[in-house]
Amino acid sequence: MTNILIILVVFLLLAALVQVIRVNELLSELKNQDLNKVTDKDNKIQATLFFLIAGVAYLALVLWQFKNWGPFLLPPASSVHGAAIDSLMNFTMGLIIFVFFITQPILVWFVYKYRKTKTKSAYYYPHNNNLEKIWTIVPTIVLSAVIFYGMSVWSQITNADTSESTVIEVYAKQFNWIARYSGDDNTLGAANFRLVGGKNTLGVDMEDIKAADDKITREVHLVVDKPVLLRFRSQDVIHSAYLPHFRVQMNCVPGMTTQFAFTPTQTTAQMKQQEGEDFEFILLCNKICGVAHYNMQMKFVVETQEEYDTWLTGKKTLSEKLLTQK
Ligand SMILES: [Cu+2]
Repeated sequence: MTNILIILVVFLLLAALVQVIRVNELLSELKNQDLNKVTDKDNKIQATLFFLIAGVAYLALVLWQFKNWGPFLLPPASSVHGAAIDSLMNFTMGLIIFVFFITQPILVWFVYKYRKTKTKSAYYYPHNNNLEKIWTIVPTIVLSAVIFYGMSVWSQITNADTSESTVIEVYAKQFNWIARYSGDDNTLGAANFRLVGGKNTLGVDMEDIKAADDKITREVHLVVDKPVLLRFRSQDVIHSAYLPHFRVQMNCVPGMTTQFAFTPTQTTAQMKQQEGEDFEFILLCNKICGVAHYNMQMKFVVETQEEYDTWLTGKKTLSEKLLTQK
């Protein structure tokens, strides 16, 4: 009902506006004026409106957003490499905001100050080599530095030494996640999509001896300050594994394995103290993969070695599971 009323009001306002314009047209006809002639007064009104809307109101809105939406940004990274991503993000955003607050006021002020008047019109100034050089070379240098900085951070993150990392598989399918721990040998048993079926939801090859001690879980537990290597697979479409608090994101692509190595630096308990009792580390799907995409998530828990051992020891290995089935 409210929506219908809003549409009606908007429609009536538009109709009123059309009538006002029509009245103006008729009046100027009576006065023998050309309605399409742009007067100094028109230019002044347009320039002032532009100044108020694009200058004052827009900049005020930007500042308002910083103040009111700033607190909704993610807390500082809970992983070792995440600190480098945060610095990169702060540097890039700082640079963009700095340039924005210089160029935007200048743009708005020039439009206002140099509007056309009777005595002033645009100066024809088609070319200046020095100006061209400045606005080509300066952005080239700045942007190259930003790109170089970003690429060096990315290559540092993706070339991390994983020899000491605990290997965990994160398996994506419409519309949930399943985890597989690699067991005492720290090596995942082979898997093949042709073997997916019945209880073998991950298509693990049970002929492979390395698969015997693998453990399948519905959430992921990690040990604080211990490196982990997540290996991603997907059963159906491209998903994207996104762990915002650890600054981790990687596509999960059917038919291939992707990976991301990181080291968590904060336990869930520490984060709860800092961010409130409701806090949980969470894995989200960050690629629109179907109707229930929005709800495709899995809990991550970061804890001490003792808590982790207690949790994982309680889980059955794949071979135990199969024995109990027989
Ligand atoms: Cu998904």
